[in-house]
Amino acid sequence: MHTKNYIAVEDKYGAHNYHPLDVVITKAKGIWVWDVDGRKYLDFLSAYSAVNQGHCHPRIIKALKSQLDHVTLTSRAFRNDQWPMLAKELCQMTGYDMVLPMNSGAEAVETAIKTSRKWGYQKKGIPQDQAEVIACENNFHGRTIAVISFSTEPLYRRDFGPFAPGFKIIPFNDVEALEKAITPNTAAFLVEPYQAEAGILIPAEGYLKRTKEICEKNNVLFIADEIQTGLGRTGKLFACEHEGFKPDVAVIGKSLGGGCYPISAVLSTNEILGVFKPGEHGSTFGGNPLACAVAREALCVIKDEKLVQNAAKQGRYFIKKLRTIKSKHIKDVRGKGLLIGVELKPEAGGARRFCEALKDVGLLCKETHEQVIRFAPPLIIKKEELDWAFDRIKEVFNKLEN
Ligand code: IF1
Repeated sequence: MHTKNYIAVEDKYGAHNYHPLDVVITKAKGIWVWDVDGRKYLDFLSAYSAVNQGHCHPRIIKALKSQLDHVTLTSRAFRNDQWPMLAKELCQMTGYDMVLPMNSGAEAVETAIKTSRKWGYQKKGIPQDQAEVIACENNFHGRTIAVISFSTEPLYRRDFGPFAPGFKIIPFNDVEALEKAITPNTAAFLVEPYQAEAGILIPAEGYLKRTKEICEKNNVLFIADEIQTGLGRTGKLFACEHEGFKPDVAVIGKSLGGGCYPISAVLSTNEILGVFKPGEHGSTFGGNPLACAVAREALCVIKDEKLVQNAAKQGRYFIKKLRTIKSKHIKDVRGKGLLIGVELKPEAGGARRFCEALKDVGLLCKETHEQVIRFAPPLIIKKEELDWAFDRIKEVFNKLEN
């Protein structure tokens, strides 16, 4: 079967909740993927940062295969020998006291919200059912009902109501707005350090640090959604490190599973995550030994291959290089580490046609909203490979100049 046959089958039998580029991938290794017609592409999206370690990393695949021969699932009714080790290694790597494992990012965000509410009632003394969580405009934290309840994107909400109460929306990158929105019932401020889906928005320097200070002053938990920005993507292990502080609660996912297996986690202190008592929260697959074995190796690869440092170095190099492209279509080039956005002018005809043209020359990336092309290659990428990508990007901007 060829590309168009697979697309026809997918369109007939698969729900149409996506609009993917028309490339049908059948094989992947490192930064490269191959389609069913034998064409080779550089993956410049990394499954939205879930493949930071590169596709099918030999060490991660080996850990996965080896765990398959031991035990894959016990549920948390029993203990297994992988979860304790992952919990310990994650804490040692991140400096947190405690971890709660889940499967998807959205579930971990929900877990963080539940944590903050329980903390709010038990430790802060918020009256029952009055807890508020503050989130930002244009956020992306997932697709569950609770999470879309505080989305501001009509596409993610339309016809999905009624929504969950208890959320307040403030503008992103606005310190005063946070100060004003906090009440005695505020349990937490939930924020993506850099808003990826919103168009790779990097807030003003000092914003994160100052909002953290405001949270501290008001006894409000600062929850960082580091699902996309975390584990090295922006050139630090966590994006909040760019401003030199540690969130009260950090949520991670995506590349924690090394691109092989879904796993997410909430990291915090004993005081905060300690609010959970047996039976109050959980998940059949959360903390399963297969996920944990994969995550342990995924973390080792990030450390051993110095992916955080590489993201910082290559990101600096590539953003600078992208800024040399002279095109009437480009409005802005911005990013941090290897989380990069090229914003086009409204008259450029949309980012989608650029992504399609890039695909035709062997580079896979994805538009976010109408006007931003997102570049987020695996963090293992080398300078020469970025140069290869750059030549294609330049070629496409030349071709679409008029
Ligand atoms: C889709 C976007 C990216 C996330 C942050 C939580 C989650 C995500 C900061 C939820 C997930 C993914 C989900 C995927 C597309 C993708 C995405 F364009 F939609 F916004 F990456 F930018 N917090 N992001 O980025 O994690 O439950 O999916 O594991 O939903 O289409 P999840």
